[in-house]
Amino acid sequence: MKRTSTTSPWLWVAAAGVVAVLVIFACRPAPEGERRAVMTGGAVAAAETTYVPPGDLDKYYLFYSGGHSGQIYVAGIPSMRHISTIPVFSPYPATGYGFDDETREMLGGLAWGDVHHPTLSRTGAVYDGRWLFANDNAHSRIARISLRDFKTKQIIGPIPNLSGNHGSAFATSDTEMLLYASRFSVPIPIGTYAPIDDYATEFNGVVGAVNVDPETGEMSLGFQILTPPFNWDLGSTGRGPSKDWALWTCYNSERATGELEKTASANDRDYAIAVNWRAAAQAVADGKATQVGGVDVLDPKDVPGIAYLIPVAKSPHGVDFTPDGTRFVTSGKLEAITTVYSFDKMLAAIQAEDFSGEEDGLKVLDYDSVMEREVQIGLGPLHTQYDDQGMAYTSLFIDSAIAKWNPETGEVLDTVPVAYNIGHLMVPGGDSAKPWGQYVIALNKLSHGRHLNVGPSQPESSQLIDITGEKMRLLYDAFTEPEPHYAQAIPADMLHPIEVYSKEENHDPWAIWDVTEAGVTRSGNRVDVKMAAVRSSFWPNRIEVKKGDEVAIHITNIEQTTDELHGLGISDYNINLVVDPGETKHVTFTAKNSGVFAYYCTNFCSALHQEMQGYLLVE
Ligand code: K7E
Ligand code: CUA
Repeated sequence: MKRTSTTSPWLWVAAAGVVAVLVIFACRPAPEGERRAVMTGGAVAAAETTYVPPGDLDKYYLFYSGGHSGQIYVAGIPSMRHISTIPVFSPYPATGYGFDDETREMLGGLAWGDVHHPTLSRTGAVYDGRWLFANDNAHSRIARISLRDFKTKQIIGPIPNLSGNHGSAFATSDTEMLLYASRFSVPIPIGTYAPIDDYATEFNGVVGAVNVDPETGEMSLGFQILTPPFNWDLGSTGRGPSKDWALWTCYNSERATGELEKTASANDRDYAIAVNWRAAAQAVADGKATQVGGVDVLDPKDVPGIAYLIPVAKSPHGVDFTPDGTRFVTSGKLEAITTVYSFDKMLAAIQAEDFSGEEDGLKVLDYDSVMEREVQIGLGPLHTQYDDQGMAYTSLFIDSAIAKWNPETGEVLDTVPVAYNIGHLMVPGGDSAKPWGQYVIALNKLSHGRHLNVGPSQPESSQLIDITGEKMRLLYDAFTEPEPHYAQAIPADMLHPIEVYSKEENHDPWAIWDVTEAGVTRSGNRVDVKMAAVRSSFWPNRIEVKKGDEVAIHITNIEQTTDELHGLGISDYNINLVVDPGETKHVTFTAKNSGVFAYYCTNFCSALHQEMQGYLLVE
């Protein structure tokens, strides 16, 4: 979103033909409106609402996407304090992520990813605090983070046949699957060549599923459904009555190539795709899939009933089920309306074969049969979240505002300006069967001087808004690490992270628990070092090898004391490990430079931390 939004709001507006807005947008008096909003509610009251006294915890914790930083950031709500960075798709020296053998292998030689949509695991469509998943738009991967220790445990992908894993990752009600859709269409399997002139017929999109082991969270390849070469965007998984279904919207149903900004807005409507993922999984089990690129792929031409298209306002940017799963909402980015659809009406239209067209074997459901109402909501509606009262909150990109409205009646109840050009918005639990409500956070695409200007690349802004009253109340401007997309938040009391890795759970064959077990063994030109780290020494504190040896260091932090981390940095060898209490890590490298190289503890661990050092001697 950001890349287009920084350059093209003008074009959007022009395309919408709303010249007046252009003028207002260009001359928007800086933060006056927002300041007034705070003052009306009372600056002191707002400050009190966000104040978290020293030593107290925040009420909710926010997991927000770091975009192409490849990371996930954790912040408290309402303080908005950034408390932790979870490295996912990019190396992160602060925790040694991407430097030890295991995480280096997990990153698979890639140095970045593009995280857009963190997804908390759920049970009965309610967050359960077990895992957090994150998509990589760039390399078609999905990662699993354990909320037991806030660490990335698995990265699956690049997923075959999938180009641009943007519409991802969406957990089903009981986290049986993570659903995804391709942003780009390509000839599949990836590696197949076709000229761009054959885009409409030789290129394909896919929607698909990754299976999740209910006990361990281990992800494995599921299935895919072939689609026309549309650009799939954000999706939403059903719940309650709709729990077997998921939807995504698309842009470029025109199958255009080239200047999509113009060519992909030619049609009056684009589509959403409604997928019955349970029926699709059953069809795969019944042997109706073909293997393409190593995945079971279903072609809707051969397997009717697994997916349908629904006309939506043009150039939409996602779809959002209501908490009870009875309705879903999509918006056209170039329109001032958002559309409420009824899940019951969708099922009835399928039953009655109420079709208005077909695209590559996918039946198009009649718009009027499925639509419940169109709501005049404001300009540039993008994403919708819900609160604990069933009210909807929709981000308005062009208006730079959030609208609060009632999805049952279509009544718009309030609008609050944000600064500026909001993308996603987030209510704790706002995409699940149990929204906690209380706050909405605006994740803004631009900030236009909300913070000290640090040069052309201005600090990002997110805003905390109180939604407990009838009117929304802006409370606080916070910094958001770039590049903000979606976020989710969960009550603090649903998180139960561990404090140390117990000896009992460390089954690493190289782990040692006493400094007397430390030592160096050689076999040919392979040198294995069993190392212990404990305040304030490394055992051994010298490693003697020959130039060209393959050296493996297996380091265990033998402490069982909270917060007693040690690091192992080796000068001039680009080695940087961090070991938590009770943890064992490995690094394997070739001693390619002769000389004497110091190693030292990188994490300040004790009064004698500075003394925690040793030498790698390469003869
Ligand atoms: Cu920036 Cu969900 Cu990728 Cu919308 S996304 S704004
Ligand atoms: Cu160990 Cu500093």
